[in-house]
Amino acid sequence: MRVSRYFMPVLKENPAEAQIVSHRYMLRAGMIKQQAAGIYSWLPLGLRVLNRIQQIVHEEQVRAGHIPLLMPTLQPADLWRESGRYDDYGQEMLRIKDRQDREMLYGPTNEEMITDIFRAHVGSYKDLPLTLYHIQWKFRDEMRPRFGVMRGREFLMKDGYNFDVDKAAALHAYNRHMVSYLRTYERMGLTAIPMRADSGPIGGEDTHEFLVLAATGESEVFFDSAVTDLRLGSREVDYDNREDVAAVCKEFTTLYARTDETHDQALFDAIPEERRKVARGIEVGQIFYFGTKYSESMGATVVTADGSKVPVEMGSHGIGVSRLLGAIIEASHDDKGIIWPEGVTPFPVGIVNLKQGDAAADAACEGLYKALKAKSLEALYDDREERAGAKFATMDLIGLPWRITVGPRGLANGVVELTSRRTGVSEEMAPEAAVARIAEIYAGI
Ligand code: 5CA
Repeated sequence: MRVSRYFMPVLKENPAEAQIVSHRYMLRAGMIKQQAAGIYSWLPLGLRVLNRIQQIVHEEQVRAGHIPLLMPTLQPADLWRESGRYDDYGQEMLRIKDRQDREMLYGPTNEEMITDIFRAHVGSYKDLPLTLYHIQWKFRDEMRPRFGVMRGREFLMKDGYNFDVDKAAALHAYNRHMVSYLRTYERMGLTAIPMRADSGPIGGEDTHEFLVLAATGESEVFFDSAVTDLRLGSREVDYDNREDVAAVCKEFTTLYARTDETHDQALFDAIPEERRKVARGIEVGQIFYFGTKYSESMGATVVTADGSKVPVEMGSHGIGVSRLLGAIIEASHDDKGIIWPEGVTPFPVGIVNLKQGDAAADAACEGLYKALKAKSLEALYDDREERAGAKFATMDLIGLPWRITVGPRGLANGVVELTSRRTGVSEEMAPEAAVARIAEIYAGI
């Protein structure tokens, strides 16, 4: 993409309404525009990151054996009357009437609708286990929408629902989600710690939230600092192997880590003092096991191997897809702007032409742009007639992890400069070497 032909309305001034760094940088980098309280348009740069995040979420869900579908944003109120949540949900639910005066709502979550799909089509234990998920917009009329996409009213969520024949199978599904989430967040460059939490309006007995530590986080968290060193890394986990999956979950949930809702001071005090941490965190996901809460009230049953009819065992599992942009920026930025991890960056590399109009510099930039494209790497090429300083400031603000700087002086020596946004370290090399290096960096991503 050439900057001269792109739509990236970068702001010079700090927007007054933004209280936290991620919101400020998302507005300044021209990623989002607010349309109403907690409701945003996704401008092209923001959309690219949102799409990258969705792609990673899809890949990791499919890897875990979960199946994508797509349910609507609007739902009939009657479904929610069956579960009893239509009245319980209160003012957070946006209620709408259609022209026939039928009561509808903009879905804040989809337990009822997925249970309706299940009961219409599945009746036997032979069709289980089954986990269906979608990535869809949600609406919750939050009392205090704030911090940009962090606490929106309209927001994008991945929500998945498992259906199992018994509790042991459902707990395996819960564990499978936990492991797939750990991998998902790590691919985004995040450390998200599973913490025992409270189940709130979703209900159920077992639930973990995934928290990214950040001073601006809305939740107070208590944990053993050793938990922050745990990594899934590149290990292969067989998602069908209950013991293996459970062992990973045990590794990640044995050390003390809880939100304020479930905090236990006595257990916390038992941790060696130097490892006792109280901090703040951003909740980027939550998994729930709630057994037959919805299947019983909505009549979703299966016939088991011995011929008896039982309500299906369920759980639901959510990732805050749009919130993740804010969380990643909170975790990865400096005073010049965003620093995208390679896994989610809107463009893998930026090209800055120091002297637009100089025949050699223009030709070298074009050459780099095409060579990268041939390797399926779409560079953001700043081809504007702008001062070098302004081009650097924009690149630093939008946070591409790598920048290739091209100027007549370097070219006279046959080199361009490759700079890491994270470390600020620059290296001179031949243009072909820069392309090869970028290709190598992104090969495993
Ligand atoms: N049905 C369950 C799981 S599928 C559910 O709705 N869970 S949830 O309420 O915990 O939401 C899942 C995730 O969505 C949260 O962990 C959070 O990351 C994100 N989320 C929730 N509310 C908002 C909001 N107002 N703005 C942005 N993201 C949100």
